[in-house]
Amino acid sequence: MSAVGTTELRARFARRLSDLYGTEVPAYTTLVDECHLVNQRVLDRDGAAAERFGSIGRVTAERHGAIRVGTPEELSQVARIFGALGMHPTGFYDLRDARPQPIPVISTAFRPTDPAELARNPFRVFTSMLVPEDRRFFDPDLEERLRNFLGRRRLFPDELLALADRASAESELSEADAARFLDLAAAAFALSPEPVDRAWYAELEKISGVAADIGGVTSTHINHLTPRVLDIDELYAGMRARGIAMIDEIQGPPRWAGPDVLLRQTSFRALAEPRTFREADGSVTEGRLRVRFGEVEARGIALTPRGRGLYDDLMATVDRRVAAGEGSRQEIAADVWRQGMPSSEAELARRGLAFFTFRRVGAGSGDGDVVAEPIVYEDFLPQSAAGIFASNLSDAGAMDASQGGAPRDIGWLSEVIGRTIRVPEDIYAEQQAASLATLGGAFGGAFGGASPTSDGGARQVG
Ligand code: OOG
Ligand code: NI
Repeated sequence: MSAVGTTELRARFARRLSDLYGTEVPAYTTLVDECHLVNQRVLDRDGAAAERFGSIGRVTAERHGAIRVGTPEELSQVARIFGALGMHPTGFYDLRDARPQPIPVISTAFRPTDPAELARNPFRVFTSMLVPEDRRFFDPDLEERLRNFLGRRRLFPDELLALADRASAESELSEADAARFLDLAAAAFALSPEPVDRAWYAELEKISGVAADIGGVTSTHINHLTPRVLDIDELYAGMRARGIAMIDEIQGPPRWAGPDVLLRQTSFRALAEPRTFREADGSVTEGRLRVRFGEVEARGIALTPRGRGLYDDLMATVDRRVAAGEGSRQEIAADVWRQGMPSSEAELARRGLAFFTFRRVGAGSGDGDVVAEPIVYEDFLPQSAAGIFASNLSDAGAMDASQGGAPRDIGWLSEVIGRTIRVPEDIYAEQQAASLATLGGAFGGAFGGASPTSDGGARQVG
């Protein structure tokens, strides 16, 4: 029998999760259908320009999942499973700083880092881990009970982890082993029918809905599975026209006439899903939980740390003016963007604000024109998408800011999972530098402002 390589395994896993999530959350299937319609319209409307940030084949297959775990050990196991699929931990995000609503987790994303692998299948999973040691959320007694609860559960069977390790070591599995691996892996992320301990879940939910979703149940599950769309404003309107309740806004940069940067996201509202509960008297009852939502995203150009600084400043200006009651967020943001964000890719490149690859076209002998192609942002903006969580959590939660928060950073997280977590901007900078190197000569200097040595990834983004 033929073997299944890493890329094919990842593509199959992405399809399996999509099938699973579609049966669990039927509105997701509606969302995917609407994305396909919108993408086809944009392709008809814009022609080749529609594929500037990725081929339609890639964009159609593109998904990111979000999962949540409780302990470093669980996160290490997740890293083994995704490692088998060629997905490596990239980026560090601290959602405890999220506004308007802090969430007691830190996160990374597992994704392919090689551009060729991203082009073949760009599947990624945003993965969050609870921080029970953070006193702003959990007192010592609750921390201990949480750790005991988490320590007793087992999210991933040994057989799955052994198959993952073999797939990583050999870069492939036999057809039969691949089928088994995919069955076990998909099952590990399915919603469990196991009854939820009502009192325990409710105690955690008072602090944070996400804490309850992680530490209040004995298994993990996909929280959302996000397709990519080429025109998110059209998608948003289309979903509403289908009668689906969407959150109030599209998060991230505004719609405007200039280049799309980073990431814009929105979602349909979390659905009340039937779950069984174990009550204090031991009886099992039917109830509902509202935790899973239907996110969708549109992607733009990756920004250099300098460009990200500008982005953050503009977003802060928007927030200030919205708070001052100067108008709707969309109007204010469009105005702030017109004044502060370069209106062309060429200007972004010239000022070293975004990442590009460069390629010579025309004359074969080395002096044709050089064209810049944008490097698409492959990562996340969970803090600016915090509006999505806030809109989807039924309870505001509670945090005591006077208490100390456990310090966490990318180095700490790398150490506890025993793998280097890469800084996204370093990856983009390397890609840009490699393309400049193939042009040779003095060319690199012309884009010094965006080169990895002067601009690469010293700054953490989240
Ligand atoms: C975190 C989700 C973060 C995104 O797209 O920014 C994320 C969570 O809900 O667990 O998926
Ligand atoms: Ni997401």
